[in-house]
Amino acid sequence: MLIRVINPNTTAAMTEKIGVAAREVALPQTRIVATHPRSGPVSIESHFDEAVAAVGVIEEVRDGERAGTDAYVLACFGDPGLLAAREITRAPVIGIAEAAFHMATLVATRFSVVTTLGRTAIIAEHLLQSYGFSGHCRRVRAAEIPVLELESDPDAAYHRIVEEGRRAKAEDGIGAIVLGCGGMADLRHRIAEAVGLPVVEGVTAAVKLAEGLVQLGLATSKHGDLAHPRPKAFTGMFQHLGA
Ligand code: 2AL
Repeated sequence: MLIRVINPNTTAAMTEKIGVAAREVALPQTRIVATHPRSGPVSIESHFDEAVAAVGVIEEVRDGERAGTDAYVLACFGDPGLLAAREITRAPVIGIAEAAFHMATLVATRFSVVTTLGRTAIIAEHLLQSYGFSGHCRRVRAAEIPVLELESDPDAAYHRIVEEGRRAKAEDGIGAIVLGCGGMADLRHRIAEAVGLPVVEGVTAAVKLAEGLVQLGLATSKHGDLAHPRPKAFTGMFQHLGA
């Protein structure tokens, strides 16, 4: 089984880390290819970053189709380009936010999210609403760490996430924590131990859900809105995306 784990930002060190976490939980017969777009933002922490990154995600899925990919994981917590990606492939496409929300509801009735910056909490909140998980999530908390600080100063980031996780445990009436950034994938065990709650991390959750869907023979539906987009020309710098 070939799973393409797409880091939607272009920071190679983060892609590497995401690939390691994915391989740690994958089945022996699963091959994980961890990639990132050729162009785009080095981190995704605004609506603007997401809009630009989504085009890179689409290009990565198009490359994946040529490589015979069985499933895709979108490893940014805003799930940028998720539905568009599903339109252009039959393979399952799993976003790490949706994967983590689904799995968290299986181990706890209520959870809180600990994400990077307060300004991006709204992105997770919008996803909770659109996916139907708002009733399960008590609070989206921010550790106030810029995404790339997870690379440059992982120990400081770890301590701030644990601090916020402990606050969530004490104040939110929750049973589990969801980690709100792909760049936190390597910290999942340490955070779970320090906070003393189940910690659901999206990259690892998404890999297991993707493997499960492939093993069950469940593909992305091509009946209705996720059918291939109507063929048409694209102009200018997006000409290559057209029919
Ligand atoms: C993310 C993420 O997962 N990767 C990235 O660049 N930005 N999301 C976030 N909430 O910080």
